[in-house]
Amino acid sequence: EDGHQLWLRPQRAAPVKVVATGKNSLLLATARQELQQGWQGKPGASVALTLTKDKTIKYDGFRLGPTSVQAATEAGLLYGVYELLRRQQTGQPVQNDLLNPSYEHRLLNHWDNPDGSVERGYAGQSIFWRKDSALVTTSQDKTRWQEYARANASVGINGAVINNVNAAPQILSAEYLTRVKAIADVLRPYGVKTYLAVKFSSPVLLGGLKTADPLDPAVVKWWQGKTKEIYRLVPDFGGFLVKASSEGQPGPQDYGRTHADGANMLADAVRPHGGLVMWRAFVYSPNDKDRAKQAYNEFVPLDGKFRDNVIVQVKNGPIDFQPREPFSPLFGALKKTSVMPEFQITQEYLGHSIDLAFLAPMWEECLGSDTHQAGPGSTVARCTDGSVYPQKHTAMAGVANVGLDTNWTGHDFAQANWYAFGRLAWNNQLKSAQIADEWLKLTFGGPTAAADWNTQFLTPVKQLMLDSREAIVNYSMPLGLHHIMSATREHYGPGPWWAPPKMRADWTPRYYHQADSAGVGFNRTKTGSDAVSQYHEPLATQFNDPTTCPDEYLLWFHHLPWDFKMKSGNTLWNELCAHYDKGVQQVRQFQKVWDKAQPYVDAERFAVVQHKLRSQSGNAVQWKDACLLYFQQFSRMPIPADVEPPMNNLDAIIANDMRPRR
Ligand code: BDP
Repeated sequence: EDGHQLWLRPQRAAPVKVVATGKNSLLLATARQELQQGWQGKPGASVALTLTKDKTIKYDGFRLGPTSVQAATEAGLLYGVYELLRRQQTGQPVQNDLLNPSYEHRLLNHWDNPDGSVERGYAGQSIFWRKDSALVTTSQDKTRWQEYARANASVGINGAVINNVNAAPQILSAEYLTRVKAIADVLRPYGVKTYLAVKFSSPVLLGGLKTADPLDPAVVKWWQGKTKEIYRLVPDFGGFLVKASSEGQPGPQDYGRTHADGANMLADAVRPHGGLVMWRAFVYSPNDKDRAKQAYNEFVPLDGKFRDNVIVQVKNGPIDFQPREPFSPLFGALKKTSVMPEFQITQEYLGHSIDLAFLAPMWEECLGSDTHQAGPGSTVARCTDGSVYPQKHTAMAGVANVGLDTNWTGHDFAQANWYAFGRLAWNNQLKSAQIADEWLKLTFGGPTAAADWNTQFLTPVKQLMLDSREAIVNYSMPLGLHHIMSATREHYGPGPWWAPPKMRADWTPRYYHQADSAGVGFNRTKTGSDAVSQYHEPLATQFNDPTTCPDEYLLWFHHLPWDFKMKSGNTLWNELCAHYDKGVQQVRQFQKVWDKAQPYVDAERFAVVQHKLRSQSGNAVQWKDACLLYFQQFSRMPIPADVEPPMNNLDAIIANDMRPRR
């Protein structure tokens, strides 16, 4: 068990007959094959896959019976088959259920570069691109892509942006487009559409034009031509993802144009072919006093100005995929624009592929957050899936954690995040516990599992997963702290001190924690940056007052004295110490749970996970020691006696962090 099979470990299948109506398309062939490979129901049963015109079926949804799937599209039939097999394997009943996806488009965003490296990836090189030989497609490449597409389809993912948002212009060159076509051809039988991230200045860098001004006729023409070229190779190409005027990337603002001007120009180019433009709202500049406010300020005035085949792609929080952020105030505030959430599946700020973090609880928290924008119950989920505002298109994106590692994701448990993303994009009301339950059964269970596997493995390990994200929040950035990680270690480990000379202030932790002798935290109240006012009432008032602001967001919105009295009765300092300590204790507990699970899991995966938990334990202690000792310089208060005393010295931790790395 090297983890390569993911949640799709081969099962001994019973014979089954498949009766499919509709033309014998690629997708139906896949569905038929999956049933024949995985059928766990009555031997010899006959399963009917039927296309219908049922109006209650939405997008690629389906109606499921014990031996039947009805859908409006062939992709729907395929998803129905996967659901049927999943239920058989996890022992869930089937009773003529109607299952519709929450979002029309459920996409992975790969931050993969043409040279094979993966930005913020921790699972090896890219599965799509390779240095030197990038343009030769081998049978090994194809096998990988097929396995990848199958895993996606099995959880309902129907799109993949196959290159980095920090896009290289050559991705649009004829050579690279040949490779794009090769990839698209392999993903197609699984219903996964191919998309590309594009660099806004491609007309200049690749096309040799003098400008990339979106209103310049030559630029418009260049994009139209390029788009046609792509669709000739990939007739079902999904469209473009764009990171523009952000973190040094070029964009319409370089030419005095707005994000809407830029997005609409591309939208017009793909429209005749049925394509989409996903335009990211992740924009901020160093000149502003509060990074958290900028995307809202930039995009709200543009509400209603985007073409209807543009979707504005918004990260879950206002800053950047931190272990905990309040939801981005753009959700619900954009009322006349299609908006899609972007989550990060890869664990850039949550321990890379070393620490165990099950992210479904984080996404569930965001999707369930009530924006109040159209009255109570206007959750982020409902503000993005078309329930609150009539969106022309709905979608959800996740930054993929997939690489060439044998087990795909580096950490065996990080596979659960790929799985969870797909499941939540399909059903944004799903509960983390159910997702964890399914994933564990599929990934570690099976017919050969011990009789007491459920009580001895499933229950405790599921709890471990459900607690894992909060443990990381506790030992790294509790109580609303954010962005205090080390930058020398690629955002792994603590770095509240990190501030090299001349570094952009908004890329240094001090900008975010603002610790001084008077207290700690970012004042985003009405007396500070006033970011609170970007939230709809009653949230603005609630967040503005430290006595009503939820503890989880306290230091996100407030700069408070070290002896501030918390709801628990503790001083802020003692509460901070308690959280860091709790995080460490939680990881120790995870180690014990895993050790006890040994008899119920294969030796190979047991050892790898055990080893990683040990490293995580060390990381948790580093975080706790570093942050408490660092902040103590300002609080000048003692670490409470019931907190495990530091075992590292601050100067040693800092010296180690500053040590140049390969
Ligand atoms: C940040 C990453 C950076 C990405 C950026 C983005 O550190 O590598 O390019 O997000 O989402 O979190 O564009």
